[in-house]
Amino acid sequence: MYYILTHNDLDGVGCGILAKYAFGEKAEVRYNSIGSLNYQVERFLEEHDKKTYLFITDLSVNEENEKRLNEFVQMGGKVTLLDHHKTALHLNEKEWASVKVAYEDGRLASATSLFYEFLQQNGFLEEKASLNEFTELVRQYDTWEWDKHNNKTAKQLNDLLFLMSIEEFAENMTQRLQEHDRFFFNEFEEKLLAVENEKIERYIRKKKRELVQTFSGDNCVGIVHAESYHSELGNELGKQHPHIDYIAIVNMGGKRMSFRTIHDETDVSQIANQFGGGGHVKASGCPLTEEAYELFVAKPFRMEPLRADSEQNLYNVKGAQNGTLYENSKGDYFYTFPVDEGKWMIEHDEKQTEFPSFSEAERFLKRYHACRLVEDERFVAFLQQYAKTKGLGEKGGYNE
Ligand SMILES: [Mn+2]
Repeated sequence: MYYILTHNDLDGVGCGILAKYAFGEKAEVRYNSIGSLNYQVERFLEEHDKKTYLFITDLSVNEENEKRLNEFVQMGGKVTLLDHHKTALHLNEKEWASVKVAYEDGRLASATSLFYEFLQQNGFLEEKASLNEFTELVRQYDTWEWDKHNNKTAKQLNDLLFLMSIEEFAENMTQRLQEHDRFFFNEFEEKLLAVENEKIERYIRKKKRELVQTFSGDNCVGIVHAESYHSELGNELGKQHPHIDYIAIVNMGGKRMSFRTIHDETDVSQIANQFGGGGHVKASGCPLTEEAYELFVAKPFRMEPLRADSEQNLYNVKGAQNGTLYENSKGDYFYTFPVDEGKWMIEHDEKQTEFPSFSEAERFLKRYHACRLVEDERFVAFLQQYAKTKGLGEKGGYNE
């Protein structure tokens, strides 16, 4: 018998599918949240002996279970733990664990890709085009590489998982991989995915109007409440507001939080760690502790959501030679304009501050004043007023 304890996300489910493909009826697969794994490992050790081979994929065990698994292995039990989370790297000391975050060529690893290689190397299954394609879709989705390569199929595979139960999805996919040489979605799935795609877009449009911005330590954080589509939402909001270091997504009902970042210099696994969670550099999660509640829910409760930049402008555009006009939530203006050598000045309240570039000036305005780009009409009115107060003549140039 083979017993597989794996994560309940696409990467974890991918491992379950490969196990069913390789071992068929001899495999028992359990899908777990991060929180429930350690309990399941304990139960396994109570109920099974060394005749059952235990796989733990896409998840890692706590210290007590580390010890218990050591004993189990010493007594002749078979265990293989495969993971790709940075937070599990210390487990590499164990002969029964292999944790790899990235391949030598720089591609990021996923549990499904590691398990696929393991199963081949140990003669449990043979390479096949459909398996290669499926594994690569899961890997790209889990590592977010799909976004860079614009691989929509990877994203759709994950959408499909959440449109049905894990068991139904796993059964369909295992069968498809067995019966076909290439991987594909059937007609019904294609239709489901098209409807789902529209639904996600509507949801994200709505959530964009609810984003609140604040600081946590030195980090500028965007906070939004959402129960679903955390990855899509984190990515969209991150791209729309590149001045924000990371996006925190609060799920009040589930008492959990997710963190997402699009920036290489921010590590959200560390942020999650502070609140007893973990995960990847660019995507992580934690329980909504009292401390996290204070910081991400109670404190920002009275804040106004960020307003988006005016989009249809012809004159008040970013980095324009006539300057660019921003406002904060109170409607106070911040005017930024080019000065010598590519430098930009911000003028506010008759005070001027110089920045090395337009993007630095904008970043400052957005981070520390939560500014937005104002509409053309008000920009034109502002410039007329500005010209008058600065003594600019009708024909242009200064009146001496
Ligand atoms: Mn994973």
